[in-house]
Amino acid sequence: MNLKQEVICFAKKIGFDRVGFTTAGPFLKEKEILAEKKARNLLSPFEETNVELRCDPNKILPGVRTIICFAMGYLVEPYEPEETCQDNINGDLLGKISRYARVKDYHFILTKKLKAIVEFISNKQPGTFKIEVDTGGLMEKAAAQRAGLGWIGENTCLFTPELGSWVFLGEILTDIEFEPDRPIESRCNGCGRCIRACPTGALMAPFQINPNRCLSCITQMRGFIPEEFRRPLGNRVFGCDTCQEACPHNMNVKIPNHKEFKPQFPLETSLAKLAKLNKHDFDKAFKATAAGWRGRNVIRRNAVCAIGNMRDVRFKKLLEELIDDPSEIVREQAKWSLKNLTKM
Ligand code: B12
Ligand code: SF4
Ligand code: SF4
Repeated sequence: MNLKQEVICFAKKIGFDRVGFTTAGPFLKEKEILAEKKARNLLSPFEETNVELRCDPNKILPGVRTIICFAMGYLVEPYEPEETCQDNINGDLLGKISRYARVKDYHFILTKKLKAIVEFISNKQPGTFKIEVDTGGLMEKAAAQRAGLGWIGENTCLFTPELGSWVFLGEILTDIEFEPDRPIESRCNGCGRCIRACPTGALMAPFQINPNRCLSCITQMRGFIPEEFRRPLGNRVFGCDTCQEACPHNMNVKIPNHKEFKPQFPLETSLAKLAKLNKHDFDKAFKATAAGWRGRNVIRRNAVCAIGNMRDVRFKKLLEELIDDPSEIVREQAKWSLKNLTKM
């Protein structure tokens, strides 16, 4: 077994579902796309703005020769499309927290595993290494595509053949040279279901997303939710899975059931409880997830917006109480929701 095969075996043993190797050459096509997006103000507030850095792996790790790409699936229960989920059980209004944010924060889980792989390689061959999971400069979907992990669909997500797009991505950049893998053929059939399903028109055209209209971004933003996105938010409390749920390649996928990704709370959670979430309960339920980073009041604000969208007059008293909440964003949202509740 050569080192590449050993790395693949070790990575699979510790829980990765797909591993691919690619060269460290610059991402030229992506550089043009990114520069245009930046010029049109179409970058999210959460991403690195240095286009040169993002598209040239050598600027991330000088002397890099290989990018090793990893994908780990996060579904733990049979996939249930949005339409079959209920928004009202036993009189309780339910809010939706997207699948990626219900599980233990993937940044920590993947980074820990990637560190173990770096150690595994270093023991066999010395080299320099740099780990990336989400927050670094590298364009992870573009790297994964080039390394043969999957294809990018029209909703801009990276799809794998067995697990669909329900995967997290992480990479190791290294100055060790490995034989690169080849990209695989795209199975996106251009059906446009993802684009039609998007509630805000964030998918402007095939493969083109305006992150500032994406509910995933909007549920994570600070401050007030812009008026035009309040109704489309529906009962989403954090993240949005809609364009992924619409894709035929995400149905009947393998459920990897990794123990690390045991959900911290159900897909749908009581909106009233979320709206009143105290610090203790927030820390207990959210702190360890990717939904925790923006703090308690952003979750509460979103839940209050969702209550307004449900237009259930039984929640009038709760909203009236929240008008005096210490948090400005919760107060403002409660006023809107109360108005929305009584407006028929
Ligand atoms: C910024 C960001 C966001 C932003 C913007 C999303 C985006 N698509 O760019 C927001 C906040 C909206 C977001 C949302 C989500 N994100 Co996010 N996000 C990122 C981040 C940090 C950068 C993404 C990026 O490089 N964008 C740059 C632009 C240029 O890429 P792009 O618009 O997607 O365009 C690509 C293609 O569509 C194509 N393209 C673009 N324009 C054009 C034009 C033409 C004509 C053609 C042919 C092609 C083409 O080329 C581009 C390069 O590959 C990555 C982590 C990372 N460091 O890479 C995670 C990452 C992409 N996110 C992730 C996740 C899980 C999500 C959500 C699913 C979370 C959720 N459930 O709410 C949603 C999915 C929304 C969606 N439909 O994409 C995962 C994706 C896993 C996967 N299987 O794809 C990543 C990789 C994090 C990780 N390490 O796992 N995210
Ligand atoms: S995640 Fe939701 S809002 Fe964002 S592009 Fe997909 S469907 Fe649209
Ligand atoms: S829904 Fe259709 S167009 Fe969208 S990513 Fe899936 S296969 Fe491609």
